[in-house]
Amino acid sequence: MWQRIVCSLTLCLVGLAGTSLANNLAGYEGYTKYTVEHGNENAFRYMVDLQTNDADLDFWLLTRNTSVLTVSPTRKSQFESRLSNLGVSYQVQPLMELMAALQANSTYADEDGEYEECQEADCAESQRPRRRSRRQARGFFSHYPRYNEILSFMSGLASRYPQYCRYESLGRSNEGRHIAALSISLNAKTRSRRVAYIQAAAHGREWITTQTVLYLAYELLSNLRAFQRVLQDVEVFLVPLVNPDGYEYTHTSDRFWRKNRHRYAGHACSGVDINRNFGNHWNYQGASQNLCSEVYSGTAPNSEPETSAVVRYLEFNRNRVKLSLDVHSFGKFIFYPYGYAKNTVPPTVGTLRSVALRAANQIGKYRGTRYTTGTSASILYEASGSLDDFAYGSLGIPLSYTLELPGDEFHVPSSDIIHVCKETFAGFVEFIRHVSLY
Ligand code: 0X9
Ligand code: ZN
Repeated sequence: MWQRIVCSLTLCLVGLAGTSLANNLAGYEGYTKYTVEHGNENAFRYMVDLQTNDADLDFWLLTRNTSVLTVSPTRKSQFESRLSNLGVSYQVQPLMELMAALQANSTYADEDGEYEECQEADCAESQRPRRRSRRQARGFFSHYPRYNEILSFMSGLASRYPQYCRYESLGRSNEGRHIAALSISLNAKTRSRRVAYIQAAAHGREWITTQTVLYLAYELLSNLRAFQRVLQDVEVFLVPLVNPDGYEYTHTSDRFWRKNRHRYAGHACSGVDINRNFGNHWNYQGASQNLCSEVYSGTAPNSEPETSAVVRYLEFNRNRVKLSLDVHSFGKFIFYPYGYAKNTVPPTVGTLRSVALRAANQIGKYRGTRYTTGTSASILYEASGSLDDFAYGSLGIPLSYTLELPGDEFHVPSSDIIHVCKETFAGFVEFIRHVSLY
């Protein structure tokens, strides 16, 4: 087994005691990761077409200059001859080699959580020494928690700060898991508060995104006084795990699963890309009706319970929601609308751009991380049916963005989680600051 060969004894034990490392990588033996440099428009367009229409290729990142994707052993030689016909240069790395290297500096939790955050009962006492809860929080942000652990962390925060934090469910996923939310507010009784809506992990494999949103909740609640001005008339509404089924599936079965877990009777392929399922230019570009595709848009706009839970919340609160942030990974981008087509400039592009630049600037202060800002259609590719376009174009939410967090792949090393959380926190706060201007 590759695991036995490549990792040190202690790390292997951690892995084997928690999520079975082999299980969520089984089937990836012989896969290759390609990093393709495509300077010319022709090659870029070719890659965009492959991303949308070739269900066997899994694109991790696709920008105008570079593609990162994985290819199965059976498609390897065909893909390489396509690349040489295109005249582009590329690097290869065996996927298992990469995963082994990442594994070597990662810790895993089992289904019940290797690191226990406070449980509702003891949190209610709220007399616990602050040092202990700090230590627990450090533990929480140094590994990737499972669904159950995420929910108990959230309910723990709500019980520790009952005056300021409400824990609720927006609905249930395809497989019946809760789409859990936290509402954070200083003046819960004031009805007219503007809402800053922030969600993460619409794509199951983008684990780091959930941690940044949970860290935002944790930091705001632990330092309410410091954020009094920012929170004065704003309710922060957080959904850290929009796609709980996809997220769990990446822990148990397939580390690179992106979509939800909608199953179709009589079909081998499953799952809808939640970020192609929103009702704005649905299935127009960069989305597919092939249900094996990574960007399968579903049978109709909002066909998925995860999408409709979010839409229901946003529509019900549409007059109050002034910011919608959809957190993804990876690439260090802040995208604003529109993403459905190129050269479609929203009327308030000046504001969208300047708030994005301010947030990017705040993020950079922590350790110099540099984000690129723009529309995703110009920086990446056209993709329609995403939350950012729906929130802005269909609901009129003035500040609507997609963030792509840092990383070179979906697995940010455990030791780096806290740093990504801290730098992103600065960006979140900057975005939230602008909510009270509307
Ligand atoms: O393609 C996506 O859904 C997002 N990138 S990811 O690599 N995380 O999958 C970007 C979506 C940007 N927004 C629009 N295209 N509207
Ligand atoms: Zn994503």
